[in-house]
Amino acid sequence: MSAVEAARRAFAAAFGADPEGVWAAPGRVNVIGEHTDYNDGFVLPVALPQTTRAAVARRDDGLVALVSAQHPGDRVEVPVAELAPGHPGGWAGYPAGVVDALRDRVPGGVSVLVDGDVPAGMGLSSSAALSCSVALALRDLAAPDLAVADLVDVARRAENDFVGAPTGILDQSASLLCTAGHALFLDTRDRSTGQVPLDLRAAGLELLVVDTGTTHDHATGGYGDRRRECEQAAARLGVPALRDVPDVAALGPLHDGTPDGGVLLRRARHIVTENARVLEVVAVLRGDGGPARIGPVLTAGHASLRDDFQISTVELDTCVDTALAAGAAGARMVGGGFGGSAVVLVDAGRTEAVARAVTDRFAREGFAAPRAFAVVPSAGARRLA
Ligand code: GAF
Repeated sequence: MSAVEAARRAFAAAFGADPEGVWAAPGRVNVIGEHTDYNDGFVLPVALPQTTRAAVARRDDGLVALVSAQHPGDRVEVPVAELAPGHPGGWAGYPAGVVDALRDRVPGGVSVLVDGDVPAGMGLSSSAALSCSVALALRDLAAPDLAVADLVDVARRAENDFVGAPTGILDQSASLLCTAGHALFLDTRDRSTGQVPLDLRAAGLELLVVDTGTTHDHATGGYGDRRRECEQAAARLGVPALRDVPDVAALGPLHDGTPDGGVLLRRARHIVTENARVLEVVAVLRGDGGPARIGPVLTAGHASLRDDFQISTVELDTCVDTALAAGAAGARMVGGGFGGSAVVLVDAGRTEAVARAVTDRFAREGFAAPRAFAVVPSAGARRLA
């Protein structure tokens, strides 16, 4: 059965009627540009082939009714008028937050069935896939004056204000604006975008996502701490955002006299060097170099996230080190950090050997078995039916 048919049937089983349509939005993996998005910086994600599908129909009784194939038995019904941050919570907070952001457009309420295959908790943005699929559905059904780019903020508000996760706009932008065969070059300050060709197959390469089996949660923990530290560093330097720091030489005022320079210097140094890495990768991909040449830049990005931003884990470091030792062209952790996945850029002929090396090493270390799959840069959110 096709994904559309599965979503239609599940919707009909849950609500006793057909949906008005079915929409899909993908997860993402970021090629480079981690934690730069809330510092007004640059990012370069690709959309995954894996998507969340949303089957949606408007109602007239003022209720938001939410059902998820991934959470069977957990039907959520809340009057639109009673939507409030944290209510409902859990997975339902993402679609509910989108409805809340567009509540004037759907006063009669809405029924939503979601079904998806973006792995959750792997740092692949399953939450943005969920909120963006519903945002695009509500735009098409009830807010046609909104541009797709406007939905980035609708989905971000759902995540920031309703769910309470203080993220930037990387994930929502990737899910909504990526195109097949390309990475999305986004300037998160002025929102300008460029589509950068990324034909891995033609270059004889694969981009492997390796799930380390450790989870992360952006609503709690270190993500918010990093965001605050970046804001403090920018304030200390007297710039609107760390994007405005021209180079690492300008970070001198953050030095606190300790041998490593101090926490704020490290955080800011990651952002400054990471923005430069995004620009370097874009230049290489747009030039004659081709994707194989970006490997060392990705690996440098990992070192920066590990040593300066300090958001890697022993599993992610082990994955990266083992993949490189087995011949990968580059490797780094991806996403918010504190768990989740790494990406490994590898010659197509070495993919199996690299994946096996990581699996064997994880077994020797007593870690959970990693899961690996190859990513093809795929399409952004779209209406399926
Ligand atoms: C998470 C956040 F949601 C993004 O906004 C971004 O900051 C990312 O971590 C790190 O680059 O996915």
